[in-house]
Amino acid sequence: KDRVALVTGASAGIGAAVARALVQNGMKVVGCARNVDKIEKLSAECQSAGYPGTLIPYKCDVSNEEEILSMFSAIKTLHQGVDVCINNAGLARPEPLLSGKTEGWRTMIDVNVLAVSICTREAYQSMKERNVDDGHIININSMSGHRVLPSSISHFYSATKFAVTALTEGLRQELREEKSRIRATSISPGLVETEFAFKLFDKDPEKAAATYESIKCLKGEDIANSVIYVLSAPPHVQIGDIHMRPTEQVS
Ligand code: NJP
Repeated sequence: KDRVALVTGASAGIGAAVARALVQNGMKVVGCARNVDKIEKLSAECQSAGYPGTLIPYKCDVSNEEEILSMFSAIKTLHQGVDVCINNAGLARPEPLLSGKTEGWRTMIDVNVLAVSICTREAYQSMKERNVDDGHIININSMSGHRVLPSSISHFYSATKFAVTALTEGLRQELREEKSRIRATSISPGLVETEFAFKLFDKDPEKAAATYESIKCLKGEDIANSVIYVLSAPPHVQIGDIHMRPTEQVS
């Protein structure tokens, strides 16, 4: 039977690279995002490359709980359920603590924290009802989830990623209390060259470009390789967190 993986935020950057790598490894991947047309394009690319798995695009705004619940219900109807859940969708807004807009903070909480928690709960329930004992929940965290950089625009984002660190370890503990063999892992990258900084500095694309030109950054594929490594670890190995920075990154 095909293993089914859900990748949130599969339309760009790290999520697209992870979805591609999982399809290359023969999995049935449901990729979700708002810009579903980009996932449709990636799916066609995977198909014409002759990869052994499939990528199924699904339009979902993960800041809306009802949309997440409908997606899990559709996955159950069409593909039985989820065996692997990659919580990747995430964003940063340039809203400092002393002057930022509540709306920007709320968007970061909704996507970076609440959506991760809702997808985790739904993925666990899906695995539990089908007695999946090799399930895996992987959170794409950040080095910002482990230390606070002296940069006011990143402080609230950092707080949401500290939450992801706590959620991943809390999940691991709850799974052990339930005597479940499902594993929980966080992958924490430093600077990765994606559209992320262009969305953060939407009014100043030159600043975003300069960020990515300042050092040789990680690529989405580097994170995807870590996901494949985590999934291929033998059942008795529980990888808690992978920290990975570009070699040239100082902070
Ligand atoms: O960012 P980007 P990355 N509903 O902007 C989706 C973490 N990270 O790949 O809906 C559904 O290229 C969005 O889809 P769309 C970061 O915190 C990054 O770099 O179509 N999906 C797109 O597919 C995040 O957790 C760096 O706009 C939503 C994807 O998220 C993860 O890596 C460093 C959504 C974002 O693609 C992926 O970020 C680090 C919603 N409401 C951690 N909102 C880095 N790049 O340097 C967004 O430490 N998405």
